[in-house]
Amino acid sequence: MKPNTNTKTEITFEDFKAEVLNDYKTVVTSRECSLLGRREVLTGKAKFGIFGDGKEVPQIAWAKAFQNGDFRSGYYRDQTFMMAIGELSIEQFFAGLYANTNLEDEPMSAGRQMGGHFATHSLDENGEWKNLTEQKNSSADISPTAGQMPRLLGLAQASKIYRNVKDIDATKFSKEGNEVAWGTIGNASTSEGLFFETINAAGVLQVPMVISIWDDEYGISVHARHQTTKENISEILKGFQRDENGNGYEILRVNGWNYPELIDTYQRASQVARKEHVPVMIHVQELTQPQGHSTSGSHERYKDEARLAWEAEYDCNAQMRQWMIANNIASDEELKAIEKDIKKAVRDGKKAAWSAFINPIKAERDEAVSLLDRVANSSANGVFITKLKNDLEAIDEPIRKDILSATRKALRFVVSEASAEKTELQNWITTYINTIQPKYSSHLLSHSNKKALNQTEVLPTYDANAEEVDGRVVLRDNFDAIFSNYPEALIFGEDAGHIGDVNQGLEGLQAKYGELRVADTGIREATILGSGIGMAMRGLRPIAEIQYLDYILYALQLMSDDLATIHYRTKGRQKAPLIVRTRGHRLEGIWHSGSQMGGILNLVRGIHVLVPRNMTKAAGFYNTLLESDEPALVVECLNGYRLKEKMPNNIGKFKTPIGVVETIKEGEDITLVSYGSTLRIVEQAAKELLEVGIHAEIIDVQSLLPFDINHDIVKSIAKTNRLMVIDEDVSGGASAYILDEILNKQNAYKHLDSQPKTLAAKPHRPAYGTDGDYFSKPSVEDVFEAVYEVMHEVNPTDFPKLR
Ligand SMILES: Cc1ncc(C[n+]2csc(CCOP(=O)(O)OP(=O)(O)O)c2C)c(N)n1
Ligand SMILES: [Mg+2]
Repeated sequence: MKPNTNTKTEITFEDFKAEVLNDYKTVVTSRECSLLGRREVLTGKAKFGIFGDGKEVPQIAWAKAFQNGDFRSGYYRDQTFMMAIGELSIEQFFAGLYANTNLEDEPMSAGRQMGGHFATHSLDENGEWKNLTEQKNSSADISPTAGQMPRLLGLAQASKIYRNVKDIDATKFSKEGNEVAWGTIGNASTSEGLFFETINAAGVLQVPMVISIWDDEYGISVHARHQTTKENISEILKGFQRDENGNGYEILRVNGWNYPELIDTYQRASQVARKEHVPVMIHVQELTQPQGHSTSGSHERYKDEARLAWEAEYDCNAQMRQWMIANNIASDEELKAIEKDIKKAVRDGKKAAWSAFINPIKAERDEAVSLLDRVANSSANGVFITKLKNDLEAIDEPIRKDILSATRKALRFVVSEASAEKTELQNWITTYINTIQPKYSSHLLSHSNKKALNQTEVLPTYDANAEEVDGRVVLRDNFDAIFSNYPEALIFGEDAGHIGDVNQGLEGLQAKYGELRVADTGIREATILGSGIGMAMRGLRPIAEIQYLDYILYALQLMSDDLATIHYRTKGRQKAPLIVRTRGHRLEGIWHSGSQMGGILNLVRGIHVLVPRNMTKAAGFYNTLLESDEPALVVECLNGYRLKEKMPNNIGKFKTPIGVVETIKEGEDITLVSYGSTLRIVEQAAKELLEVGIHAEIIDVQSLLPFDINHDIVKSIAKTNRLMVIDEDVSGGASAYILDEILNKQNAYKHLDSQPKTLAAKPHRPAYGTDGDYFSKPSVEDVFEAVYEVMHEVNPTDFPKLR
C-alpha cells in the first residue's frame, strides 16, 4: 500500500470538518437557548423574551470574519454571534433572561436590560480602559430599532481617524485603523430615518463599516410590502454601489441558509472594509423566525400556511444540517447525538443560571422571614406580622419586592412599640435598601478618578493690560490649545471645518489641524451625534457640534436613548465621554430661540448640561470636560460671540467647575436665579431695581445637570428669604426643574418669607423679531415688575402698587 503523501489536504479536510461541526454545535446551542428561553417566559420565570432563532447561521459566518479590536453595533437577534465569539455562555444567556443583577453572572448589563441586548466590557472595575485591540467588542445595544446605526458610524469612523491622524496614542484602541465596525439591523427597521441617514453618511465618509440586514420579510406582524419599496432594501439602495463614477458601497446579497456562501461573503466584506476602508452592505435574505417575533405573541396570527411551511423548510439550521449530511461532514446519527448532548447542556446551564439567580434572593428572604418571626413574637400585633411572614415564606420563587414589601408593612405594625426586635427590623430594612438599591441605580455617571466632579476649578488669569476681544476669539484660541494638547480631540459639524463654524469659534483651525480633526459634515444631526458616541467609545475625544440648539431635537433621541444610558446600561463597563457643543438661548423666531431646556433636562439624565454665560466660562467647561470622562452638552450663548471679554493669559488651562453656581451680584432683598443669556436681562433689571431701593442677589446656575452640588443657593435664600427663578423656557420647563432642586433638595422652603416665584416665557414658541422676543420671553421690565410685585407684598408703603 502506498503511503499517504497527501496528509496536508487530509488534515485540512479534518480541520474543516471539525470547524463545521463546531459551528453546528454553536447554532444548535443557540437555538436550544431560544426554545427553552421562550418556555421560561411562558412559565413565568422570566418577564419577556426576544431571541435569535432563525438568524443563527449567518452569525457564524460573521463571527469568523470578526477580529480582535473590531466592534459590533447590533440588535436583539445576535445571540449566536455573541456565543460564537465566546462572549455569551448558556448560563449568561439565561442570567440575562432572569435579570440577574450580578455583573459576573450577567455581564451584558447586570440585569438592567432585557435579554437580547449585548455588550462586552471596555472598562475595568475602576472605569479604566481595557486594551480593546486584544478583545472582541460589542457596543451595548438599545431597544429603539435603528438606534444602533448612528453609533455604528462613529465606531467605523474611529478606524479612519486612527489610520490617518498621527500622534494619537492608539495602544489600547487601534492597530493602524484596521478594525471593522459591524452592524446588524432587521429588514423592517431599515424603514427608519436613522438607517438612511447613516447609510448616506458612511458612503460619504468611506469608513470600514459592514452592515448586515437580517431579512425575514417581517417586522413583528407587518410584511415587507408595507415596509420597503419594491420589498427589497438592497435593490433600492443599488445607487450606493461604488463604481467608476465614484466612491460608495460594496453591496452583497446572500441567502441566510447558505452556510458556504455566507462564509465567502463575510470574508470578502471583511477584506474590503478592513483594507480599503470602503463600507459594505450585506443583505442577508430568506431568513426565518421559527418562534415568531418575541414571547409577546404567536406568528401564526399573521403568517399563512404556505409561509410557515417555507420557513420550516428554509430554517437556516435545518439547511445547514442537510448540507453537512450531503457533504459527508456528519451522518444523521452523529448529528442526532450532538443535538441530544446540546439539549442536555442547555438544560443544565439553564438550571445553573436559575440557581445563581434565585439562591441569593432566597437567602435574603430567609433572613427576612426569621427576623419577622422574632418581631412577631415580641409584638402585640404578632398575629398580623406572622401572616406577613407566612405569606413571604410560602413564595416558591421570591423576588426582592416581596421581601421589602413584607418587611416594610410589618414595621407599620410595631411603629408604636419599643423593642430590640423593632430596632433590628428598622435597621435591617435600611441596610437592605442601601445594599440592593445600587444594583438598580448605580453608575449613571463615571466612577473613575476622572469623573467630572473630581475636576477642580482653575480660574482664568489676566495680564494687567489684558486685551478686550470678541468672545469668539477666547473660544477659538482655547480650541487651538485643546487640539494642540489633546491629539485625540476632534470636532465636526455643519460649517465647523472650512469656515471655522458659523460664529468663527474655530477660525483657521482646519488649516492647522487638518480636515479629519476639524471637519465639515452633512446636515445630519442624529449621525453627528452618533459619530461622536462611536468615536468616544473607542478612546477618541470627539466634540460633536450641533449648529443650533433648536435643531438638537434631531439628535435628542440618541442623546437620551444611547449617550445618556451607556454607562448606566453597562453598569459602568462602557463609556462615551462625548462633548456636544451647541449654541442657543435668546434669539428670535420659532426655530431660532434656543429655549427648550426643560425638554432636554428631562431626557438626558446621565449627561452633564452646561449653560455658560460667556465664552470664557464655556472655554473653561471644555477644558474641564477634556480632563474628565463623562458626556456633556455645552450650550454657548448665541448672542455672546461678539461681546467683549478679556483675553486670559492661561488659555487652555483654566477650568470652569461642573455643578457649581456663581453669585454674580450680591444683595439682601431677594435671590434671583437664572442662567445663560437671560442673565444679562436679569442684571439690567437688578440695576434698575437698585434705583428704587431693591437689592437683588443674582446667581448664575452655570450647570443645570448636575445642579448646585454645594447647595449655595439655599445659603443665599437664608439671607434674602425670597426667591425668583427667571428663565426663557416655557413655564414648567427648566424653571420648574430649578425650583424643585432648590425647594425639595435644598429645603429652601424653610427660609422663605414670600411665595417662591418663577418667571418664564409664554407657552407658545417665541415670535420672530425684536418685538416678538419682547412679547414672548421675560424682558427687563417683566423682571423688574415681577420682583417689584414681590417687594410690594412685603412692604406696600415703600413699594406702592405699580399697576
Ligand atoms: C423605534 C422603535 N419602534 C418600534 C419598536 C417596537 N419593535 C420592536 S422590534 C420591531 C420590529 C422590528 O423588525 P425587524 O427590524 O425586521 O427585525 P426582526 O425582529 O424581524 O428581526 C418593532 C416594531 C422599537 N423597538 N423601536
Ligand atoms: Mg424582520
